[in-house]
Amino acid sequence: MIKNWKMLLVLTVLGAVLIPLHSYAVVDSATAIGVWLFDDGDVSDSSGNGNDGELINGAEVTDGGKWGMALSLDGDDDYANVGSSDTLDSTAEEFTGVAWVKLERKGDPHGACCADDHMVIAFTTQWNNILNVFGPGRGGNQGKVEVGSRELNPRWLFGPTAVNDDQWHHLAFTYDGAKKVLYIDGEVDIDQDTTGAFGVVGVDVHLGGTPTERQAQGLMDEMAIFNVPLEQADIQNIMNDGLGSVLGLTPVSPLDRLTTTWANIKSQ
Ligand SMILES: [Ca+2]
Ligand SMILES: [Ca+2]
Repeated sequence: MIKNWKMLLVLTVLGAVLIPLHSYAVVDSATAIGVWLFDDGDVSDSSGNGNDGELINGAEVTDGGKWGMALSLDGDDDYANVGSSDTLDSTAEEFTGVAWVKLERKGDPHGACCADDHMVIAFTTQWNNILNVFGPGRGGNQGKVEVGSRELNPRWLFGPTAVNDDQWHHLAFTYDGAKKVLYIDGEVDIDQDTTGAFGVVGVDVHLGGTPTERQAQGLMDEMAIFNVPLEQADIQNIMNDGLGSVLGLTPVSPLDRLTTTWANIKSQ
C-alpha cells in the first residue's frame, strides 16, 4: 500500500517536473535589454548587458518579493538608478517594460499633482517610456496606472484599474509603433492608437522613483525592459512562470530536480 502510494507520488512528481520544461525560454532573451530580479541582494542586471543599478537614498533589496527578493522603497526619497548606456538608448518604435509591484496607499499629497506618484520604470527626467502609478495628488484617480512617453502622440494615458492596494500586481507597458498597451495582471487595461518613435539617448533609467519626485512606496520585483513589443501571451508567461524561466536565465536541470525529489521521497 505504502509502495503504491510512493509510486503514484513519483509519477506525479515526474509529470510536474517534466511538463513545465516546455514553457522555458519562450521569449528571446536577446530582446531583453535590462532584467532586474533582485535575487542576488542588489540591482544587478541579468540580461548580460551590464545595466546594473545602484540603490539610492536608503533603498534596499529585501526578502518578501514576488519571486525571491525584491526592491523595497520608502515612498520618501528611495529609488534605484540604472543610469544610461548604449543598450538602453532607443530611437526605435518598439518597447516593453514589465514589473511586479506591491504598492501601499500613500498619505496626503506633499506637492503638485504628480510628485507623490509611484514611478515604476522611467527614462527621466523628461518622462520618457514611463510606467507610473498615480499617487494621492491625483484625487479619485489615485492608484491608476499611466504609460507613455514624451515623444509619442498622444504622450501619456492612464487606465481604469487601481493597483495601490498593498497586493502584488503585474504591470506591462508595450509599444509597437502603432499602439500603446498596458496590461495589468495579464489583462489589457489600455489599448490606444499611438504614433511616434522614441528619442531617448543618454537618458538615465530609474526604477521605483526619480531623483526629484515620484518615489514609490512598497515593493517591486522582476523588472525588465525589452526592445520589442511583447505579445499578451508572452506577458502572461512572464507573470505566471517568472522572468528567469521565460528568458531561460535560470535553467533547472530536470535530473537535479528528480534526484533531489527522489531523495526526499525515500527519506519519508
Ligand atoms: Ca530613504
Ligand atoms: Ca526577485
